[in-house]
Amino acid sequence: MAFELILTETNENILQITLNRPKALNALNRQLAEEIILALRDADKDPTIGCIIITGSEKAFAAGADIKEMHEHTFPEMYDLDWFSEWDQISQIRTPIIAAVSGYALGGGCELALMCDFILASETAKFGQPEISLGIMPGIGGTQRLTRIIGKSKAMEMCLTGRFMDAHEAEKAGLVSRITAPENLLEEAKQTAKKIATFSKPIVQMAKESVNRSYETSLSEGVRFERRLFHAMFSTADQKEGMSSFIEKREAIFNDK
Ligand code: DAK
Repeated sequence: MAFELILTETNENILQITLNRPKALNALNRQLAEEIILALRDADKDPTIGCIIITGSEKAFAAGADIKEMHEHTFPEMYDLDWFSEWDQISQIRTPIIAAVSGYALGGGCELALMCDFILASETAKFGQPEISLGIMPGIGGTQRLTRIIGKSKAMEMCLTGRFMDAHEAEKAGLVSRITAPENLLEEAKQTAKKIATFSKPIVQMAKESVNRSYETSLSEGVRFERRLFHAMFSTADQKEGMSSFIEKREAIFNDK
């Protein structure tokens, strides 16, 4: 399918999805949301893709859900359309997803970044859940994922006041993994994605699943889950290759088996 609101570019085994609605600061209308999800699902089915980067422009990763598109909707319409429920599919994607964020990541834009596996931010990044000023509240995980990541006090303040968090505060709070200069953001994201894609795909996916499990289960269940996956890895050729390469002092060549 030809996309209109995103640009996709595959380089070696990395897919880059660039949100491309510059006049609306990448506000997430339904078409943009559908295109992102379709691109993610296609990439996830493609065995040659080892990592995905989602990014926006220098001014905006995404300034939120499209206020102009949704403002006239009634409750029955929102309910009938099950507005934005398709975003749940992002958490089913097994391929690692890096959010490379410059500029505004607000409302649904912040929530999209939170649905990725980790966030690399440029010094210009601003995160916020300003929905309260529109007479609504976050609706695609902002009150939930943000709270789990940065804790109640900061999440509550952001959701209740709409205050933006800059890149440095976001890094200190654990929302972003690293900050780069704006001009280096994409290169850093690509290098990081490339590194991930050199490893065994099934092992990477199991590690992602295990980290994500920590948000959904008790510590003892999570540790048990982790241990079982760890044991299962000894049935893969890539575990044999990885450990043999260390012993033989050579680079590992993983075959995703
Ligand atoms: N929606 C639609 N258009 C937007 C937009 C948005 N979220 N953000 C910006 N734009 C448009 C502006 O209207 C403007 O268009 P024109 O007037 O030129 O036609 C253009 O982008 C440039 O914006 P500005 O002129 O405002 O640019 P500035 O640099 O002055 O300001 C800004 C940048 C990001 C501070 C400002 O644009 C802003 O405050 N934007 C709104 C941010 C916001 O409130 N975001 C949260 C949106 S609500 C749901 C779950 C969740 C959600 C919805 C449903 N369900 C479960 C049902 C999510 C809700 C949200 O995300």
